[in-house]
Amino acid sequence: MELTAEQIARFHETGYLTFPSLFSREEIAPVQQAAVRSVQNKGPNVTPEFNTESVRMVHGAHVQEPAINKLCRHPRVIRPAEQLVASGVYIHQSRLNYNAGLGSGGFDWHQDYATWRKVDGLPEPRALMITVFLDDVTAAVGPLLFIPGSHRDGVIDDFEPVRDATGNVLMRLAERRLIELVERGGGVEAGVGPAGTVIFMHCNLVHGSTPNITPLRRALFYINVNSVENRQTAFTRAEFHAGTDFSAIVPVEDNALVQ
Ligand SMILES: O=C(O)CCC(=O)C(=O)O
Repeated sequence: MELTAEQIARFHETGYLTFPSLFSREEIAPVQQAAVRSVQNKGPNVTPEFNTESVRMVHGAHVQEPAINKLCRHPRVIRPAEQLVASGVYIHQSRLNYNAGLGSGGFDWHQDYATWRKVDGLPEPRALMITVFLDDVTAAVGPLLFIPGSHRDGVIDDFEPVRDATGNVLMRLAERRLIELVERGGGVEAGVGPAGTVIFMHCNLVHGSTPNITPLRRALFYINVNSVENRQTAFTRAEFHAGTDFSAIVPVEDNALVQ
């Protein structure tokens, strides 16, 4: 898949691009099954929810599960990513936000690059979050929320680090800055759509979510890629938080997920 000049310009203007049903249900099915397996492993890369028994996040599942690995090297996500950062890309981090329901999930407002710059020393914001919907996402299930255009301010140096049980760090944005961004006209968008939908997000796009109090799972898989010209310069975290295979991803065949 190749992005048009208009789509690339829109990405730089708004900080995101959404492709409903970029993957079919048939293609997503093996990834869903792999996601279910990966939450059953009890390794250090698995983060529990704060208030429930279920799993909140799994980092690095692409190393453990072949179907997830193929998704992360799929040309429908990798080719556009290369166009958006103008170089080859590698996986800085993958994370499954499993969000099983009944009170799971919920993330304070933040920018991912704030962490990747401070903790991993990524020199430039030449990284993307590629969000793949593993379930149907409606307004009811605590969708990903984001503020269009908020990436254009760069890193907003007004946040407080919040560290979870496995050492993942989220830089919580100060409320006054959130209010400014929304009042300035960015508004708030919700990432909704069928399973297989993909959102390409600039790493400085301010985003968050509310808890999912329904019994419906809302699993999202994030392929967080970085330009091969923008390697990390600090090496304090586990491989599953900040990957050190800096070779450019070679995409698989387009039909790889249904073979
Ligand atoms: O999946 C969500 O609800 C938001 C996740 C998020 O903001 C993050 O993992 O950085």
